[in-house]
Amino acid sequence: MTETKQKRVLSGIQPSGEIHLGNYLGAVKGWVDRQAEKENFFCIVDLHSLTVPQEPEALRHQTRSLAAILFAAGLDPAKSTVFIQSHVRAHAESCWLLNCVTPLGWLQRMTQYKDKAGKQESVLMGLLDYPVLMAGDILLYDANEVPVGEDQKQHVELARDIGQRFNSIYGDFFVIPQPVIPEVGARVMGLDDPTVKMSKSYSHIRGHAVRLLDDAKELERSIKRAVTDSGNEIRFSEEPERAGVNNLLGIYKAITGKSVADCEADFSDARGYGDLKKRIAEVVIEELSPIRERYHTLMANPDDLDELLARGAEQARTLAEPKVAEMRRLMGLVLPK
Ligand code: AQP
Repeated sequence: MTETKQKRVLSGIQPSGEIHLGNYLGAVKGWVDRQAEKENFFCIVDLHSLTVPQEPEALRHQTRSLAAILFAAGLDPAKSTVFIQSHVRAHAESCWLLNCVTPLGWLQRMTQYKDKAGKQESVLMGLLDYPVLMAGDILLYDANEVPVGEDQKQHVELARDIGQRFNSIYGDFFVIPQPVIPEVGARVMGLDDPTVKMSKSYSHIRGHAVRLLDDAKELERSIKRAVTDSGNEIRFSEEPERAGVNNLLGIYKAITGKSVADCEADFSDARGYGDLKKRIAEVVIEELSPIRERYHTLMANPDDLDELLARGAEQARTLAEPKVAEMRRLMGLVLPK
């Protein structure tokens, strides 16, 4: 088993649509804020995106665009290895090898599979296998920690189960990872329906998501349209009918890093929900505008972006390739001379 002095972190994000504030607050912001403390691997999981139908040109654009967003948001190549999953072949290979130790029943009970499969006319094999590919992503790097939003916790737990099963059959080989869920921003809800999580798959639906690349006017418009309730009380609440206001306050809390009491105090003089939305929009615009500007600079220099991604993939391969070769050996495959 690989010894690491510093904790190793791995997380991924799919280029399956327009990245939104939920992805940013539930995942990317935390990766950026904590990248100095750990050894980091962040992966744009393009193979995962293929588990639901994609338009090839759009997928290619979204993948490069997502890479630019990650760097623009502050991932620093000196502190974090950022790469595209399909550039490191060991990910697909480890998925096959892990398929051969994973019982089918474990995959059929995954909540995300049931949700997504229920919405498809024809379910692809890859959708069922999604968590095994994700287990490979994590286990290949002997990651100790996997920072994810609440929605991905079940998949990290499955990666632990798969790693433990492999270890019990072939010996102590994989580090068993821990999911790390942020205290705030773990679950940002849709602005049009605060009972469902904000999701890339719905980010094209008007009023659903706060899209990271929208300009200030559009950001303000989306937040002003957010569903609230018929009251006027601005406080955090678990009550389902107050989910809209709770979601807006949660966004404010995640961006400012303030306590519940301080957030509520900040709105004690607000004149109703209109005022609440106006101030939330200001905070969101202030957070996202510099990211958008850096993003456009990066996209205007495609060679620099490709160079950063090539370096990331090369660093990732130095860990992933020997690890998958050892998996093959342990499982009884003949290694080429
Ligand atoms: N609404 C959310 N609130 C907080 N965190 C979220 N994440 C996703 N949605 C929210 C976190 O973002 C990271 C990357 O997500 P992903 O690309 O792996 O896909 P996902 O979890 O399936 O996210 P989406 O936006 O709903 O995408 P689609 O529609 O493509 O499935 C993860 O850490 C996730 O927890």
